[in-house]
Amino acid sequence: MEQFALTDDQKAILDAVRRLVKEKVEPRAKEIDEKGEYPFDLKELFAEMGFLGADIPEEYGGQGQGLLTSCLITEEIAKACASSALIVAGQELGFTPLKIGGSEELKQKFLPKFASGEFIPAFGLTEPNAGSDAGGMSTKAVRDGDHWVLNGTKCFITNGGIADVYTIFAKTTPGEGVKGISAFLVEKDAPGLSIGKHENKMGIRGSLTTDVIMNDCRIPAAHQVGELGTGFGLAMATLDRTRPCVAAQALGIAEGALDFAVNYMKERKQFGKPIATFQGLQFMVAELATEIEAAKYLLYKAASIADAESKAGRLRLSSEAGKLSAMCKLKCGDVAMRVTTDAVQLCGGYGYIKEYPLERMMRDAKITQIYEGTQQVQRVVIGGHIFR
Ligand code: COS
Repeated sequence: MEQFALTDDQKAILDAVRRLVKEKVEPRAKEIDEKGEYPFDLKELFAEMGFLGADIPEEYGGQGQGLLTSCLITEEIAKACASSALIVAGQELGFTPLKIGGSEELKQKFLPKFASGEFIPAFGLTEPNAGSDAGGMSTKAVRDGDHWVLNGTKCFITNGGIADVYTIFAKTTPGEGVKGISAFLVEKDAPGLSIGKHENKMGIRGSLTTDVIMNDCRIPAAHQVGELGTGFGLAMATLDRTRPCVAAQALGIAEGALDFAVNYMKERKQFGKPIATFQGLQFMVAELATEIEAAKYLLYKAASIADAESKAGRLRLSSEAGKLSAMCKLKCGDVAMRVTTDAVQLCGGYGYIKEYPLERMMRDAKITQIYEGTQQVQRVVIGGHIFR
């Protein structure tokens, strides 16, 4: 489709990602999952290659390539290792509130560090009692002279413990619902900030997920992101732009899993011939490949439209763009789950054992149906855009 013809820059970036994935990511994927360790070595490589700042404007030290490019990078890495892909997607989620809603001073101060990878950002929205109902948060921020004082606990925070800066959403005017929420940048050494429980997860085991606790945590008043009371809108405007990154991660997992299964089917012989020759199995693969292709166009369309609107200076994306963003996350997440589950099936016992990557891919796929809004929340968002 003409609309998705990649630019020369995007093609060159993709070539570089593919080479790096083959040489450095794929050989590490199994170990990263087994040890449950964040791959700092790969983060450094991604930083050197400019992958972490692909969607940060050049004036702030990034590549200025846009969201679609960031999604392409994420997708490519996820074909081999979903945890490593989350290094790119997590960077995008972490820096987007500042990029779209921060003051010039804050952007100058932090965006170049996020672009170069010197700083890792994190996004602090979810709380133990405020998941899908993000507006039901109880973290509070109270003004005290030239400072804000934050109290509360955020949970399931990607990059928790290794992030240099957390974007924390907190109630500044209790009683005003989502209109009383504001956003703040909290640096890792802010007094009163501590890291709580580290989660032991089913998948994406090479990504760190923790509680982030604020106990009379003091930050400079200048670290407020956007106007007072605009924090919830900023969180939603961020998720409209970052759900495609999760979709890209999901799509990459699906592609990696199908690729593995297809190669296996060509080699594996039963009843005297490769199992790839059995029509029942070919039909399964044909359906999965079609699902992947459909999901891919939805993702690329959503990211392209979000890019065009961001370039035109929109903070809140149009209803069409918001709807497509939720749709691509819904579709790609479900495709990842279906493809990985069926890929395990196609490979039988070899799909189920830890020696091969499919069982990891199936575990990794599951999170894409949960984070950055569950598949149920995506339906709420899509329905809202259709009927509002
Ligand atoms: N962009 C900008 N602002 C938005 C917005 C968007 N896409 N969607 C909502 N807002 C702002 C608007 O100010 C809106 O008020 P108006 O509609 O009057 O303009 C306000 O937020 C309230 O919106 P809404 O009524 O839709 O809020 P709800 O509390 O009903 O929230 C859902 C709806 C469920 C969609 C929201 O809470 C959500 O996305 N939850 C999931 C959160 C999530 O993804 N968590 C994962 C965290 S990251 S791992």
